[in-house]
Amino acid sequence: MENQTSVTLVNEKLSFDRFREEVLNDYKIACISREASLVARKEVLTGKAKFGIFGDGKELAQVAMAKFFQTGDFRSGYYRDQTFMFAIGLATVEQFFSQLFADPDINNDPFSAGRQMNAHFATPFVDENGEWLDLANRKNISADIAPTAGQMPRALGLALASKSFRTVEELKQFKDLSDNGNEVCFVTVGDAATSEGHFWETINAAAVLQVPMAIFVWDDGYGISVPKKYQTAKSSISEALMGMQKEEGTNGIHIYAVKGWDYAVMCEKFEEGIRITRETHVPVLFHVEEMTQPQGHSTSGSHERYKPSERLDWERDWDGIKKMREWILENLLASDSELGEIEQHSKEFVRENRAKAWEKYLGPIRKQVAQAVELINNLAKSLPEQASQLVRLSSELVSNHEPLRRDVLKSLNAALDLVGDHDGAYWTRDFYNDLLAENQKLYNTYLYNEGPKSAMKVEEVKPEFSEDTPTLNGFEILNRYFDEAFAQNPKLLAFGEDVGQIGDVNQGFSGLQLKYGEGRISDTGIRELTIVGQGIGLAMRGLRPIAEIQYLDYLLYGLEPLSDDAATLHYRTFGQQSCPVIVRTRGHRLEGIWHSGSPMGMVINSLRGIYVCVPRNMVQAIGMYNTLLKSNDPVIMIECLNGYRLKERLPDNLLEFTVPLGIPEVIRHGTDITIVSYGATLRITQNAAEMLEAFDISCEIIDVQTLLPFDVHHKIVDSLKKTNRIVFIDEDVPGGAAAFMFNKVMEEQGGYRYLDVAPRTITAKAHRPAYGSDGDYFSKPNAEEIEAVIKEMMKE
Ligand SMILES: Cc1ncc(C[n+]2csc(CCOP(=O)(O)OP(=O)(O)O)c2C)c(N)n1
Ligand SMILES: [Mg+2]
Repeated sequence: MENQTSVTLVNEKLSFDRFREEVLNDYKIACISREASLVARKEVLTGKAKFGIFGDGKELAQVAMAKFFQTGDFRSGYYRDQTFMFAIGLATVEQFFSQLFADPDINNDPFSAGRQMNAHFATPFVDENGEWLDLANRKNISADIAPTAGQMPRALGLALASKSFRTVEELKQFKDLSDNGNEVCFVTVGDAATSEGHFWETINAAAVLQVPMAIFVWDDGYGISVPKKYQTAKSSISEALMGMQKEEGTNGIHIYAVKGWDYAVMCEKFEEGIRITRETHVPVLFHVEEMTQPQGHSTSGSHERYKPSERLDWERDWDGIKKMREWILENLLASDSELGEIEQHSKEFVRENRAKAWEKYLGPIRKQVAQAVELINNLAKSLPEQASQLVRLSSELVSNHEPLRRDVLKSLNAALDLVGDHDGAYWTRDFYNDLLAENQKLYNTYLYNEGPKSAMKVEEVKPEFSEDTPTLNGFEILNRYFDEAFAQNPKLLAFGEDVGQIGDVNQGFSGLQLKYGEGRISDTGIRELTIVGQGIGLAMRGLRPIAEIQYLDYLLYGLEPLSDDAATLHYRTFGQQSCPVIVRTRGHRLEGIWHSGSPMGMVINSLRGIYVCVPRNMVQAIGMYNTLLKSNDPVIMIECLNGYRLKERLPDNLLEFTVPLGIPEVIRHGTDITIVSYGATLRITQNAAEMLEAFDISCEIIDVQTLLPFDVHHKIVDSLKKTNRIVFIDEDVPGGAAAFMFNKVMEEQGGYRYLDVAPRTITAKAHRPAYGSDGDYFSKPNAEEIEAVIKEMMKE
C-alpha cells in the first residue's frame, strides 16, 4: 500500500514537473516572439526592412494552439502567427528575420525566398521534381497570403481532403498523404476579416460538409483603425454565428468563446474542441476575445491615432504575457527571478538571431559590391579620361552601408554607360550579365512548374480513330472520357453546382455519381468562391480535383482565390507548393447578359500562373485534360457552351492522347489572310471564310487552342509571312484577349515586319451581349461583319 502511494506521488511529481516545464517553455516562446516583434519593428523604422506586421498580443493563444497541432495537420492562416510557427518548430527567429529583410536565398527564408512580406509562412508540399511529399508525416503550412480572409476558401479544401481520405475507399491506399483523414486544418483569421464574404461562405460550407476544421478568430477588436462595432453584428462573431451551432441531429459547428489572456482556459478548450473535430469532423470555431496589439496594426502607422486612451490603457493591463506571468506566480510554477531570467534570455536570443539573419542577408551582396568595385576601379585605371567619374561611382557604392542588389547593378550599368564599347569593359559587362541572370533566377522563376511536372513537357500523342469509330454528341464523348478517367485515376474528384446527381448541366458527368459515389462526384451549394477554394485545398493535398464553375460568367465570384491564391502559389513558395486544380467551366455563345460572356481579357490578365485552355470542341478539351493530369499546374478549361450537342468522332485512345499547350492548329489552309481565333468564334470564322471563298479570298484560320501559354513556337507569324494580312477575332470586349493575341504576334513574334495592310481585331461590343438571337448577332462578332472587314482589308 505504502509503495503504491509513493509510486503515485512520484508520478504526480513527474507530471507536475512536466507540466511546469511545458508552461515555462510556452512562456519562453511567448517572450521570444514578443521580443522578435519589438526588434523587428525597429528594423523597419530604421530602414533595414520595408514593412513589418507582427504577432505581438496574440502569443498566448498560439502557444496553446500549437500543443494540439499534430503531425499531418495543416494550417491556413494569416500574418499574425509567428508565435505558433516558433512553437511548433517550423520557423526559427533567424528565419523570421531573414524574411523580414527579404532575403532571396531559400536557405535563409525557407517560406518564400524573400518573395513574401514577413510572417507569410509555408512548408514544402512537393519535392524538386514536383512529387508530393509525405504530408501525413509532416506538419504542413499552406502558404499565407495578404488578402484578408483569403485563407478561408482554401482551408475548406484542405479540411475536406481529410474527409475524402477517410470516406473514399479508393483513397485509403495513399498512406503518405493521410492517416485515415485524421488531419485537422487549423485556420486563423482576424476579427475584422470575418466581415468578408469569404469567411461566411467558408463557415457555411464547412458546416454543411462537416469537415475537420478548427477556426481561431484572433479578436483584437480592430481591423487597422476600424473597431468591431462597424465590423460584426452584435460586435461578436461567436454570437453572430450562434445559428450555426451544432445541435443533436443537425449539422453545424461547435463554437467556443475564450479570452486571449487566459492561457489555462485556452489550453483546456482547444484540447477539447480539436479532439472533437479530429474524431468527428464537425468543424469548431474558437472566438479568442480580448487580444491586444501592443504595437498597433503594422509598421505603417501608430494606433495612438485612433484608439481611445482607455483602450490603450486596457491593452497594457490585459497584455497576455503580463497575465501569464501573474498566473505562473500565483500558481507557484516559477519565481519572479526565474521568469526574469527567461525574459532576459529572450532578449539576447532575439538579438543574436537578428544579427545572424542580417549577416546572411548582407554577405552575398557585400561580395557583389566588392567585385563590382574592383572591376570599376580597374576600368578607371585603363581609361584615364573617365577615371574620376568611375572612381566616384565605385566609392559611392562602397560607402553604401546597406546596399541592395539593384544598387550593384545600377553602379555597373552607370560605369558601362560611361565607357561605351571599350574592350576593357569586357569583364565588367560579363559580371553585369551574370548578375542579371542570377537575379532573374531569384525573382522571376517558378510562376509555373519548370521541372518534370511542367505541362509544357508532356509529349503530344495524337488521337486515333478506327473505321468503326462512333460519332457522338460532344457531351457524350466527355461523359465517356470522365468515366474512363475516374476508373483509372482514384485521385480524381469532381464537384460543383449540379455536378453530382444530374451530372452537370450539360451531362458530362451523367450517371457517374452513381458509379463512383458521392465522395468523388458531388453537388455543392451555390458558392463559386469556395468551390474554387475547395479545389485549391484538395489539390494542395495531392488530390486531382475538377472544380466546376457552371458558367464562365460566374467565374467572377471565384476569381479572387484563383488570382490571389492558386495563380501565385508556385511563385510565392519558390516552387515548394503546387496546386493542380482543374477549374472546368463553359462559356462564350449562348443567350443573355450572364450566360454568353467571354471575359477572356479578365481571365488571362488576372490568372498568370494558371493555364488558360479554350478548346474548340470536346475532343480537343479531352486532349488538354490528359495533358494537364500529367502535370502540376492549375488550369481553367473553358468548354464551348454550344459545342455539347455537336457531333464529334470518339477517339479510340481516349485516355492516352494529349493536346500540347501553346501549340496552335491551322484548321483551314489559305493564302490571302491569316485569321487568329479560338473557341466558339471559330465556327463563325469558318462560315465567313466560306463566304469569302466565293470572292476568291482564301483564308487561313488558326485556332490558338490555349491563351496561356500562347503560341510558344511562333507558328502564327509563319502563316503571316505567307499571307501578309492578319486579323484577330474573339468574343471578348474590344481591347481584351484579341488585343493580347495582337500584341503577342506583333511584338513578341515580330509580326509587324510581314504586314501589307494594317492588322485588325474584331471583337464583341463593349456592352454585355443582349438577350436572344438578335441580341447575340448584334453584340458579338458575326460572319457578315468578318466578311466585310476582310473584304476591306483585301482592297487596301
Ligand atoms: C482584401 C483586403 N482588404 C484590405 C486589406 C488591408 N488590410 C490588411 S490587414 C487589415 C485589417 C485586418 O484586421 P483583422 O482581420 O482584424 O486582423 P488583425 O490585423 O487585426 O489581426 C486590412 C484592412 C487586405 N490585406 N486585404
Ligand atoms: Mg483585428
